[in-house]
Amino acid sequence: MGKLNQVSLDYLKSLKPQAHPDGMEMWREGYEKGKTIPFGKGGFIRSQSKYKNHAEMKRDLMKQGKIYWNILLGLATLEEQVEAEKKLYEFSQRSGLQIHSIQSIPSGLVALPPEWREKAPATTSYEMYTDEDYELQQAACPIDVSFNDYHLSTPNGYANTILAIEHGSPTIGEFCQFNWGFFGYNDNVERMCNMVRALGVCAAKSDDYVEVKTYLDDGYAGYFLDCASYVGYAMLEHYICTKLCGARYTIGFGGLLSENDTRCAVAMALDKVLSTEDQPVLRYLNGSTNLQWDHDIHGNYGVSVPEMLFEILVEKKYHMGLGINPVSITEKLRVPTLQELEDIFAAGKRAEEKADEWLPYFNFEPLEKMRDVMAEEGAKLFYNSLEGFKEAGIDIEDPVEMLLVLMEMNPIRYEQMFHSTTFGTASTDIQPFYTTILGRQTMEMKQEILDDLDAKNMRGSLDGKTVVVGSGDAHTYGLVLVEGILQEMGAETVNAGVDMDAVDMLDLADEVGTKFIGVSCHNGQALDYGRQLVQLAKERGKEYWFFMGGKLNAILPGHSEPTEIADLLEEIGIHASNDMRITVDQISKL
Ligand code: B12
Repeated sequence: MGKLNQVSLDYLKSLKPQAHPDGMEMWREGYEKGKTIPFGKGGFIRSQSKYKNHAEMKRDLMKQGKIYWNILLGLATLEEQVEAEKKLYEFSQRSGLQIHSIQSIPSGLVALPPEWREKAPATTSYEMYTDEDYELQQAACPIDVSFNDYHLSTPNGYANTILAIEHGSPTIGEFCQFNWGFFGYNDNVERMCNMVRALGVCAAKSDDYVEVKTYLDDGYAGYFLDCASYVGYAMLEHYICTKLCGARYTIGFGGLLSENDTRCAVAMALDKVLSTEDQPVLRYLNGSTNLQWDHDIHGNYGVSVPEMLFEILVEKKYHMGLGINPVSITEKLRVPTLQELEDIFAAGKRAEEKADEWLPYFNFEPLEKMRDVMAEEGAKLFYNSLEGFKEAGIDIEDPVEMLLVLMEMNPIRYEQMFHSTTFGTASTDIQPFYTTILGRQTMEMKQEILDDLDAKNMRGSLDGKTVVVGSGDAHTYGLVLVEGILQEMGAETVNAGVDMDAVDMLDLADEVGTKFIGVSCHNGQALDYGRQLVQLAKERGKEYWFFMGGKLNAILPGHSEPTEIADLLEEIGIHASNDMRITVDQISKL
């Protein structure tokens, strides 16, 4: 007698891939390759003789109860990036505030094999492809640079992982990005084979302490309702990375969790279920962003600094190796400038100076209770999912098969299916132990807009209209909100999902026979995307009504910071406004 209900079982069975190369064969190929390549030295490691590798330095900080500080840096060009690294180092020398790691945030184009890059829309960060590009960043200053975003799990992930290791990246990531779509590329089998080869390369460098890294909120966890599910899902990634593929595994997370207690309890639970003496699992907690204001931005310090202080106290108490990645007070507006990064980093570091004064007054007991519930419930989610996969005939010993299934699976359904409060039942209505905040906030924003539309008697104004909506990238909450509003106003919506290319949006609209196409874009690609929509419409000789929203900005030629481009979209005939009242009003009149 199986445990899953029939609907879930049928869904899981439908995800089992038809055919794919043997996962362990792919792993072996990568492992053999890994033995032939050198592990380079990062900027810090090459500048001193005390530590053999980055992990040793991090562990030393952990023992001393000191915080490991990481900074994300993704400027518009490689030259600016290298220059900024130098300036960050100068700043740390001048202020005496040591930065332990810089994490490179390059353009999403880095994820693609060369032949796909030209057609893909440009994004807000710099490009890097060659040995020289990697070396320039690592040689810029005595701080180690980690190459994580758009490496390990992307279409070009195998080649990128090798480059990153040869150039001394202490961590290789991001594991969780395996389910992101990348423009025009859809050979999932080849992509997951490459990811497993890349994991093999990392496993071969285990003795050098090369660690695979994930950033949970970028993947499945970014869709969850329960913080405890973060823990269970991380156990699943750890199972694939370490148990099946023999590679070290570390975790960053937190951008989407903005309550101090749940943030820290998740970290403590992850440490409890996954850390070993040889491999502490935590890397850093990322500053939360969803409580930030986009006006009077200095007020954001009032939220960010206590958040960091809380984490510093927890790390001082438990010595888990929990680092901090401070997030600029301008996060809600755009990618931060160097000065903005230095400011928030200095604020966090200075809070660390005061932590010992606070420590005796802090009661950790409630956090320990939360940790224990999250560890227990997380483990249930993990074991339920392995059991469910097995029942559906999925080969849980094959990393390629596991990744292909997870790539196709809807993360929302993953949580609904395996959460302890719904597992084995037909219900999808999970009862979170500790609710995530973004889902809750989105619902509140939606209610506010609805109240406003109701006050103007707009309900029913879209009756009989069909609207196709989709996201041009991986951001989903805006899409969920927009779809919900349109439905409440009477429209029939067809949700194309995430990572949609412009051509797919038009195809879908043609298929369902509508001219209304709405796209949510956040990655700075809105202008390119809009131009593609208009061009494709012209080629088809058809009239559509396009509307876009989200983060409508782009790096324009000759600029190094993003510019708002809603007016440029309007000029080419795309309705571009985040104000849903205007959008609903306009559609209702067409
Ligand atoms: C949540 C989030 C994520 C999550 C997404 C999880 C998920 N399931 O959606 C994760 C962690 C995965 C993520 C990843 C990335 N993110 Co992000 N993310 C955010 C964050 C914190 C909140 C966005 C959100 O969901 N808000 C809640 C929703 C309800 O609000 P909203 O989307 O703004 O929607 C409102 C309007 O915009 C409008 N709207 C939205 N869509 C549409 C569509 C139409 C048609 C209309 C009419 C209106 C409309 O309706 C809403 C109500 O007004 C923002 C920062 C922030 N605080 O805004 C960054 C942000 C959007 N992300 C950003 C970036 C750069 C990224 C990454 C590229 C970073 C990286 N390298 O890791 C990746 C890209 C992933 C990918 N492949 O696309 C940048 C964009 C920079 C820019 N353009 O200037 C931001 C602004 C952060 C920053 N300051 O750097 N992100």
